[in-house]
This record gives sequence, C-alpha cells and structure tokens, in this order.
Amino acid sequence: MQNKPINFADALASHDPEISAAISRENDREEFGLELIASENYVSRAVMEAQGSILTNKYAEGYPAKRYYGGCEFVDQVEVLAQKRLCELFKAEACNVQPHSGSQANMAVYMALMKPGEKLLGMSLSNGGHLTHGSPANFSGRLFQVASYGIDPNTHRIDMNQIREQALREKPKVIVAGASAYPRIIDFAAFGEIAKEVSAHLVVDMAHIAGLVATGLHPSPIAHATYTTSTTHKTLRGPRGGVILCSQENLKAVNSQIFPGIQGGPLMHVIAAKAVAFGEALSPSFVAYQKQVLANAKALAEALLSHGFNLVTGGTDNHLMLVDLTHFGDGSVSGKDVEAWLDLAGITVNKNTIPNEKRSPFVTSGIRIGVPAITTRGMKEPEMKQIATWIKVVITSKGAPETLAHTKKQVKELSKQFRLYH
Ligand code: DSN
Repeated sequence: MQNKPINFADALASHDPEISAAISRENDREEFGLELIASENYVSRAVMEAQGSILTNKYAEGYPAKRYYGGCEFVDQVEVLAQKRLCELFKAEACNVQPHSGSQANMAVYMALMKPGEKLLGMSLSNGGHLTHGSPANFSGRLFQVASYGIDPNTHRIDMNQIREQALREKPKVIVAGASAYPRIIDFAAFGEIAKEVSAHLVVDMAHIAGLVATGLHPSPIAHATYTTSTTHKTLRGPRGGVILCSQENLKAVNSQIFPGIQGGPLMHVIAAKAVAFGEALSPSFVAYQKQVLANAKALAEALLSHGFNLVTGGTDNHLMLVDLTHFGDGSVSGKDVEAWLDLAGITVNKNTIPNEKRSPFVTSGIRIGVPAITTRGMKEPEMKQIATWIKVVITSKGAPETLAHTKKQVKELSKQFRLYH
C-alpha cells in the first residue's frame, strides 16, 4: 500500500510567522474582495496541493525517459500525464509542458523559428497585444526586428485586410496572433491564410482565451499555427506557468529551445499542478464553467452599458471587456484613479490603455475587467448587475471615502456568500 502524501498544513505559521502573516492577509484580500483582473483565477485545492508538494525537491533536466539526473521515474510519470492530458484537451499532436511562464514559451518558439535580427509582426501593446509580441522594452523587441499591427480606428477590431497588407509589405518571418486586452473573437484561420501567403510562420499566444478554446467556445488556433503558446493560470484555471502546443514534426526544435536553450530544471511541482488542472479542464463541469464565464461577461458588459459606460468595440465575445472612461461624465477620470478607488472598495481591476490613448500607460483612460475569477466563485448574472452598480457608484463618487467604505462593506457581504476553498 502507498503512503499518503505528507500534509504540511500549519508548518509555516510557527516556522516563519512573517511570511505566514502576509499570506494570511492576501488570503483575506482574495476571500473578501472581488477579483476582476481578467488574467487571474482561483485554482482548485487539488492544484494547490500538487503545487505545494515534495516534487519541488527534484531536479529533472531533460524530458521524460531522457533526463540528465537519476531518480526521475516518478516525475516522468507526472510529466507524461501532463503532456497526454494537454494534447487531449486541445486536440494537438504534441506539446511541451515545461515553460516556467508564457513569456518563456514565447521566447522558445521565437528562437525555434527565427535568428536574432529577423522580423516578427505582432499586435502592439497599446492596442491590446502583449509585451512579448514585440515591445521594445521586452526581449522580443530587442532581439528581433518588429513590425506592429493595431486595430481599425473606427471599429476598434482587428482588421485582417490591414494585417494582410502589412504582412505583404513587411515580409515577417513570424506573425504573432493573440492579445491581452482584446474583447472579441480572433480569426486564427484568417491569420493562418495570411501567414501561408507571405511564407511566414504563425505563432498564436492564446493565453487569455485558452479555457474558452479548450471547451470549443472560441475557435481553436491549433490547426493554423506552427506553434500555439499559452499560460496555464488564466481562463485555463491552473497554476502559474506556460505551455507550447505543436505538431510532432515541430516538437524537437522547440523542446531544445526550452531546455537547454533558455531553461534549466523543470518545475516538477508546477508540472504536476498543470496536469491536475488539465484533468479538471477535461471534465464536463469545466465546459459549464466556461459557458458561465461568457454569460457573466455579457451580463456585466450590458449592465455597464446601461449605466452609461462606453465599452471598446461596444461589448465582448469573451471573458473580458475594456471600459473607455473618456466618455463617462466629464471624461476627467483616469484609469489610474478608478483602479485606486475600486481597490479601496474591495474590487480589483487594472488600468488599461484604450484605442487612441492620450494619457501615459501609467495613467490611461480605461480599465480592463474580466470575470473568470468571480465565475469560479459561483457568481452569476444577478451578481454581475450588482457589481456594475458598485463600479458606477464608486466612479460617480470620484472616490469619496464614505462611498468607498460603504461599498467595501457590501462587497465583503457578497463575498461571504461565495466563499473560496470552503
Ligand atoms: N500580465 C498578463 C495580463 O494581465 O494580461 C499578461 O501576461
């Protein structure tokens, strides 16, 4: 008979009270506040247990059955299960579950496809892209030549004709599709056609929408992209980390970029937690969860519109929305103000640039709101209406201390009805 894994609960409080106290405070923040950061979620207890397990002790450089260390027979089982489940989830031939983050997944696929100095075409950060899609402040913009695409100035949607023209002109080696702040469906098939036409490789970073893709609620990029990357902790609801999906033929090139290219030993405790999350994502309840994410996003968007807020593109097809504050009241309120006020009211969002942004990225004229985390708590359409009202009340009050304190109390009461980890 096998022993049960050791339970370490309560070891920290006596061993390191300072760290333990900070974690307790974060626990209360998560428990009694509303998490509306579009890229965050709450993992299950099982994911948490795997991530906090003794697998953190093990070095396993290499890949299953091809390691540079002895004693890897059990971590091999874990990594093979993670790979098998991930491939099944996204109907992909092959994958790598070792990237420590989405950034490292993207770095590995770029290194597999390009030499430094070659060109990538990606969505600009200010229009909803990601740092790793070519920002000058990031390795992607420093190692590679970058051409950036934006969105249509009127519809604020991705314009495939404009991207095609740019691709024909720029002749990139890699086209990157995917976004961090884009509320609409992305046409990966059209990106794939353009990449073929200009003899480029398509890389899709589906980090934000991976849970929707896994459940068929957003078109899948897998058949159109040379490499698809993702983080595992957003809509996919796993531990923090990254993954890469591809054909069997393209696996070897990217495996050697992850290890030994840019990483050393894989984080086997995180890979175990990824495997648990992929197993959860294969269950019918995960489909129901993702459907509720979409329903909640629509309900929240409609309620915000009914309160007079302007949403970029007028609404949402996915888990997030972008509020354009320039059209609310006299337009004097910034994303930075709103983020700070909502924080004091127990509601966490992030300031975000909007199309034709006039303020700096540290101030911004918008906020990004996402529903994956509050949906995991079990909140549904009626709670979305309530949350929209609180957002309106807080912003209309321009951060009046008594309004923030009163809202915080109400937020806490609601949170108590949707407990975490109970
Ligand atoms: N920082 C993540 C987000 O919030 O979208 C992307 O990496």
